[in-house]
Amino acid sequence: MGDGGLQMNIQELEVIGQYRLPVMVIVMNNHALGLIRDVHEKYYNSRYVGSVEGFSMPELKHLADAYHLDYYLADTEGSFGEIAARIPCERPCLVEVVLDGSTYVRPELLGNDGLDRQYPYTDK
Ligand SMILES: Cc1ncc(C[n+]2csc(CCOP(=O)(O)OP(=O)(O)O)c2C)c(N)n1
Ligand SMILES: [Mg+2]
Repeated sequence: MGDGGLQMNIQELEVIGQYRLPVMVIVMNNHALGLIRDVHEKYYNSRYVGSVEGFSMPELKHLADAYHLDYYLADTEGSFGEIAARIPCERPCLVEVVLDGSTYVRPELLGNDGLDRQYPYTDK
């Protein structure tokens, strides 16, 4: 999930920790509400109020500690696979994947398009 979305459902981390569920929570951290940033860029003259400017969240390592989840950091390109491969599957954990702040959310649903037609379009 994203770093913003995590904060909207953060109570679920307690359920995972409390029952020691074998769940790997992968957080794609782009330090932004990326989808909203896209909207701000496209329709609001790149005024990133609340999506980037002023957006803030706690350090994920501390969150993982507080909820009793193991913590792993993938902060270099390509490191996720190597890190994930050595995580013990039976233990609850949180993996932080650090993304570039300008990562775009793609593919994307535009206008009234159906789920089977997402941008960038592959047909003409
Ligand atoms: C409860 C709720 N509030 C607000 C929204 C609107 N919303 C859609 S995407 C988004 C940003 C999500 O940010 P993040 O989870 O960091 O994902 P990113 O787009 O950065 O990959 C928001 C706020 C929503 N979908 N649900
Ligand atoms: Mg985000």
